[in-house]
Amino acid sequence: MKIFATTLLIIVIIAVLIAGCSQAPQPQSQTTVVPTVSVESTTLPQITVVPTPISQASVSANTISINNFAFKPQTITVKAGSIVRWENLDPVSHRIMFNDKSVSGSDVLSYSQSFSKKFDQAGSFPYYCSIHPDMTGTVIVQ
Ligand SMILES: [Cu+2]
Repeated sequence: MKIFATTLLIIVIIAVLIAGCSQAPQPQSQTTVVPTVSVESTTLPQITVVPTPISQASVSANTISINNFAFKPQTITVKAGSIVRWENLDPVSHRIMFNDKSVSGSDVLSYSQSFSKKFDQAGSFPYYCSIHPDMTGTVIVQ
């Protein structure tokens, strides 16, 4: 009877040890999978960020930014047939109006809105903001 009880106890201990050992490696294998996934996801956005500044540089050639109640650059020189673009970066609305009333200006431009105009004839085209007349600029067409 005594031998049978000890054998049963040993079997129970072995069973507990096997169960304990078989559970332990599972969390280890799970944690090694997670870092390999996060490394791949951090590599992808770095590649997509690179082309953005290049395309912006080519677009902004004839662009005048309206920033802090000023046209930048205040005077722009372009070749006849060029398109000049104004982009409002102020949280305030602006409206481009030419000193020569026969030259059509823009509608009211709120934040992030832009206005594009093609200049076919050579000459000097001074303009201002009809909402803030102190804001002035000139487009020189050659
Ligand atoms: Cu204005």
